[in-house]
Amino acid sequence: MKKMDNSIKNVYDNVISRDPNQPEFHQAVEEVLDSLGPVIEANPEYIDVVKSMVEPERVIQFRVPWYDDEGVLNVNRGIRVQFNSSIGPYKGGLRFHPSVNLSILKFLGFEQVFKNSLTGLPLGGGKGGSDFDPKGKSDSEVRRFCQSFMSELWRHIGADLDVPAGDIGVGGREIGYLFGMYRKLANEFTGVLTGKGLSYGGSLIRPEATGYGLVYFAREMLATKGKSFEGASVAISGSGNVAQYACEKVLDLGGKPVTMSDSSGFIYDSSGIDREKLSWIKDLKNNRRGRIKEYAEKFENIDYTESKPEPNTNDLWATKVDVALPVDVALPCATQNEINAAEAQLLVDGGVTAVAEGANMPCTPEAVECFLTNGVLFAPGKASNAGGVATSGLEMSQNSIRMNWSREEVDSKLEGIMINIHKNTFETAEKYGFSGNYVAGANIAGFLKVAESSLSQGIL
Ligand code: NDP
Ligand code: 2IT
Repeated sequence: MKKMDNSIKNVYDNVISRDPNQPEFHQAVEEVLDSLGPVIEANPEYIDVVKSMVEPERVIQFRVPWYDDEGVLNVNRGIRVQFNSSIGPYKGGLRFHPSVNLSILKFLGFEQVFKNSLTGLPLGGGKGGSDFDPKGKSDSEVRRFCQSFMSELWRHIGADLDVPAGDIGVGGREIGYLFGMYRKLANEFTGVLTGKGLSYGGSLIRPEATGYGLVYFAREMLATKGKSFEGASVAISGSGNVAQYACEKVLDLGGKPVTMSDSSGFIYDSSGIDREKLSWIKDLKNNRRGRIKEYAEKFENIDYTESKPEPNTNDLWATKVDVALPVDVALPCATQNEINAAEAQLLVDGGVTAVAEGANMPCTPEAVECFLTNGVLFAPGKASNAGGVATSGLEMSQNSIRMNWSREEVDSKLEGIMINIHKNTFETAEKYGFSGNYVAGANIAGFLKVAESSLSQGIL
């Protein structure tokens, strides 16, 4: 808590005392409230919006029972946080991961409100998921789980009400099973989920969109310092949807990706992950559902380092001997709080120029502070990973008009949206006295649209 005035500080204190056991949610709220001082000073009436925005409009929690292949009953928990619908229907992904709880989904839903506002599209914010772990489950088990999950969720969502999509552990396979069950129960075919397969209403470029958008944003940010991806070495964490397509776009722009990871460990390939190796990784992760360790067995001269057992530690950023990673750009694309202050310092020591968040909140507040004080260009996820949800918005539009746009059309709209988000966050930071600080720029620019619409509608 740095520069909050008293009225904002009261809001933050209430958030903590109301839900003292939600650390990830507190972290996301504090980061936003820290930026809003000058906005409230200029528009004191906006404090009512701040007060209401930190409370989700609605939270739904439900039981998800399913039988595994041995005939044993498993009972997971499903949650949907419908955070804010003042500028459009709730929109945001579903996460299936054993760590999922209300704190994590509220942090993600809260971030989503600002991110979706930044896209310029009419999208409110929400998030959901389950503590179900798809790892090691058969296709039939995943299908049974998804059908059970949707057998409750379907009554709370709709194409004009709440439109879920993927996130960690939810990709094309899961969206397919979820969509099928929704269509059956609702007895209608609408764009109720995004990230759908192309044969049943999906949009071209949606799988690529988060990773591509991230690199478009980072490219714009680098350009402000006269730099580019050409010849830059790039550390990427994760090896899922966002990481794979970030890697692909870095290659398109002439950069050299050197790392990828999963929750078991990371690979460092000093010769660079080229297109052939990337397509092997896609097959490994998307079809064979294998571990990144196999990369080190398949290709020559690869360093593989196993993760530490503690949760939320990703050795990639510390490296095995605590020596700085010599990279120009870092793109954390795995999970929240994967880069702490010490790891940020290692990146700074290694000469990093830019860090852009592909994941949601992968850098701790201390890590962000370290980048900002050392003059590293830093893009917060709510701006730099907004390409995924923006393209989900484009999928919704295509579903509404019952048309499909070409790959080129969607990609060029995505690129235009990312360029706009960069411009808007950069200029807003400048205007409110946070020059060069994209965190403040994104928080303020995202807030203003929601604030205006909430006040006009009488808050509610
Ligand atoms: P995926 O499930 O496709 O991939 C996640 C990757 O991150 C996997 O390699 C996974 O390893 C790794 N990972 C997940 N949790 C941990 C952990 N606790 N420690 C170490 N590694 C971990 O998910 P996405 O690529 O879709 O999502 C990645 C991030 O990007 C998330 O923060 C998500 O919220 C964010 N995001 C996603 C968007 C999208 O469109 N999909 C849009 C915007 C943001 P393993 O397989 O071993 O678990
Ligand atoms: O965090 C995110 O923005 C996503 N997981 C994508 C959400 C969406 O609705 O496409």
